Amino acid sequence: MTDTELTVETRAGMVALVGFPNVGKSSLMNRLVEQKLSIVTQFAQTTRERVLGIDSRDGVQMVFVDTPGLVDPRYLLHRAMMHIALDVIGDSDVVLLLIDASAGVPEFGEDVMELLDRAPRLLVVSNKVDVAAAAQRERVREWSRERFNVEPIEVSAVTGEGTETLRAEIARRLPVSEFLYPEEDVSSQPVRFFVAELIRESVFELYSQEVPYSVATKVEEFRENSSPLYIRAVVFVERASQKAILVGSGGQAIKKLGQLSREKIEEFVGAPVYLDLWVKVLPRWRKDPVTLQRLGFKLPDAEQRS
Ligand SMILES: Nc1nc2c(ncn2[C@@H]2O[C@H](COP(=O)(O)OP(=O)(O)OP(=O)(O)O)[C@@H](O)[C@H]2O)c(=O)[nH]1
Ligand SMILES: [Mg+2]
Repeated sequence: MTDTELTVETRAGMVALVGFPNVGKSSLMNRLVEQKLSIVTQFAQTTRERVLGIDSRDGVQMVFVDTPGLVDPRYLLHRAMMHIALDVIGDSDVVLLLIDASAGVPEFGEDVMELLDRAPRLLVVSNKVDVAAAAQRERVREWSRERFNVEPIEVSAVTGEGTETLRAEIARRLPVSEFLYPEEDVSSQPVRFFVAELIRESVFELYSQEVPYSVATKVEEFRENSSPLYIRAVVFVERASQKAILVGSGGQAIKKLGQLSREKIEEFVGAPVYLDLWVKVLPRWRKDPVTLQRLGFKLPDAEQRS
């Protein structure tokens, strides 16, 4: 390293996005990294794993970690999701606690509050201010002062309002550090992960509410050197009846799913894609530790099985 390089001071760190389901965590991360990385739907509990998005500019590298919403666990899958979100809070340099200002203030359980209270640099972010009434915004301010003794930063992930202020507030709180990832990286997760997520997002858009929650997706083959890119992916469901719904009469539904997914994937990878889509029944995958682990979920220690 030369002397001049040593004098350049950079900042870098992990920035967690946490909060209730559906408050706009994934939308805000996409806005901050200026790229659609994490999937967004109008339904709660869309994000199931941590999703990394990296933004490097002006000597500051923010490694955003989008997380599953903090839910009351009903399935083992939910406990795994909770575990992921809580883990991320503990690991981050800055925690963004997102509130949907248009929906009112959340009531967190004791374990969550304890972790949030311990987070050294917590910012309360009041999102969706584009659709929140003045009284609702004020309510979030009061709550934020009462609970965390901070003024919330008001933003809209949809219009972009307030996000540059938020960026500056995050930057001030990041430690002086070399960049953690190469400057041009946008994520550390493989393209396969994002491809599987885009298929899952399409499932949310095309099927009615119950089905998407029973769906998991996985890319099983990705031939980078073929043109068009060849991708074989599996959509897992829990029951044969769900498989029938996904496929639809005469295969009409799955054809639509394949088309919509392929369009999204092509936009993401910037190249033509041949998507080979399969549907398989994986009974009770949301409740079974072995299956969940095989699908890539990290379970709380007490629930791991080999
Ligand atoms: N009007 C408005 N809608 C928003 C804003 N941010 C997010 N939304 C909408 O809120 C819904 C949920 O957004 P997501 O980004 O998926 O929320 P999330 O917190 O990641 O949700 P989970 O992954 O399910 O926990 C979507 O329909 C978004 O378009 C905002 O600032 N304004
Ligand atoms: Mg999300």
